[in-house]
Amino acid sequence: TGESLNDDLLLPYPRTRTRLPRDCRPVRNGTRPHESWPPPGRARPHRGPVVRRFVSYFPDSGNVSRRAVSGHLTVAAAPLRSFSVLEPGGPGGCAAKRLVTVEETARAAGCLVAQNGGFFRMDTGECLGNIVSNGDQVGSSGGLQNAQFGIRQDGTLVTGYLSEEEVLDTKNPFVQLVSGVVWLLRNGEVYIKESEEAECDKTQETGSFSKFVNVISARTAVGHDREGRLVLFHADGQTEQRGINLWDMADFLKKQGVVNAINLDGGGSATFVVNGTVSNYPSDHCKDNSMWRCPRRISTVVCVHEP
Ligand code: M6P
Repeated sequence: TGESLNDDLLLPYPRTRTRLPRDCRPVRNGTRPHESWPPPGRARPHRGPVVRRFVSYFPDSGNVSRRAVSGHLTVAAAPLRSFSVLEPGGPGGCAAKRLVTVEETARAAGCLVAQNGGFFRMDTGECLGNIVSNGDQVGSSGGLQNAQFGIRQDGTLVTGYLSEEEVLDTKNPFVQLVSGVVWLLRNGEVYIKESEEAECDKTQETGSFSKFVNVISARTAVGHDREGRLVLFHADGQTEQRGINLWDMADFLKKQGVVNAINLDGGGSATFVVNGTVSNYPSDHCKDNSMWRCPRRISTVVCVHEP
């Protein structure tokens, strides 16, 4: 129809298959549901990020029985000063559609801990969603609705949905902003069902929205706890064989006292880097010899650095 054709023209990236009409409509103006966590009242003495590793059992999932999954939980105080969203390979990386390993981006920026960040188009390298990196807006979803996590100039942590107008707010602008797919925890409660109904599912390339949510795989997330500390999560896996689904990840984060969190890119993109060195088991097979696993070249990075 003429209406859907019009809609297509507004989309920043091509639609690959048919959809329900309300899925991926851009929201330019007004307000969308999100949570704002106020910045801490006074500056506490700063300590570096705390990294914990786990090998935990998760329940049955489809035809895969109870399984041990390894990963890391990173907690960082003072996110306004210690957290950045980075473009692939440094500033200009989204415009250039660069795909770079997390190690390379993280080393150049001096990250203590880094993980892959937002979704991207595997074929073109295009950064997807709203991206603000150290005060520069370098990516826009065009008002398309997916879960966001960001920090405003005054340190307010924002999680959830944002209209284009809200993303571009100039009174208390975003200094860091990254887009995921699925708002995992909203104000301490699992928010996956609601996300599945509300979000654009064209930002992920795993398959149907239901498969994307329920399949076991390597996963990553970003969010915050009740002290306003930044929380990074990653779990190792291999799509359909090992790892966790989004329900498992939300439960895990909830038990760790996370209040708001969004799901970032997973599968072969899931990479965890400490002091410039890969510290997880990425699932992508190396191109020259598939017995080995190689970290994927990905797009944006979430980085914890010295304040
Ligand atoms: C491709 C290759 C594999 C990878 C698979 C699944 O076939 O890159 O090495 O394991 O994709 O990737 P993903 O889990 O990201 O969907």
